[in-house]
Amino acid sequence: MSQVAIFMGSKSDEAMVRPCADILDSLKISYTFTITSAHRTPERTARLVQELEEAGVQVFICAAGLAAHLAGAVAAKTIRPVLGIPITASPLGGLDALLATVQMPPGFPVGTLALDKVGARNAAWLAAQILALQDQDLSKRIEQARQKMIAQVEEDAQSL
Ligand code: RP5
Repeated sequence: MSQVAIFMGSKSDEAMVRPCADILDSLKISYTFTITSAHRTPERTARLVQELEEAGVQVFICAAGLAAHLAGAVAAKTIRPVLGIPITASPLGGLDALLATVQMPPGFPVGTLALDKVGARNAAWLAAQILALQDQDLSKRIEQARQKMIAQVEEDAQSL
């Protein structure tokens, strides 16, 4: 049973989105990772949301570039939290995807993260924090991971 679903609009997004899956792996969070498009496979997208929500998915993570309607299309179909990762895929440097992801109508929010790999990583961390509301063991794993990150900064500072 997947706790999280990661959708990306194209295979071309994978390099930017893979870090999201890697962090979920490190936190022992189960997930489904697949390609589906708001415009090219709208019926597949709607079907996946229904099937995965019925199967127990708690958080949807959606990555897309250009018009980047994927997160919004998913948010239209579920009241589970939807986290959006805008992907840089045009000469506009990701601004197109950022605005398309964040500017949702009232009542249908998409929690929008930063562009590309940074956003992919933080989508995983935020999804983990949402799940951790009901999972003490996961909370501990997140705290331990944070302590490692803090220690690394302090170690790096000492090494300058
Ligand atoms: C979006 O269009 C995808 O998420 C991707 O970022 C962009 C380009 O898609 P491809 O032409 O590479 O399939 O839907």
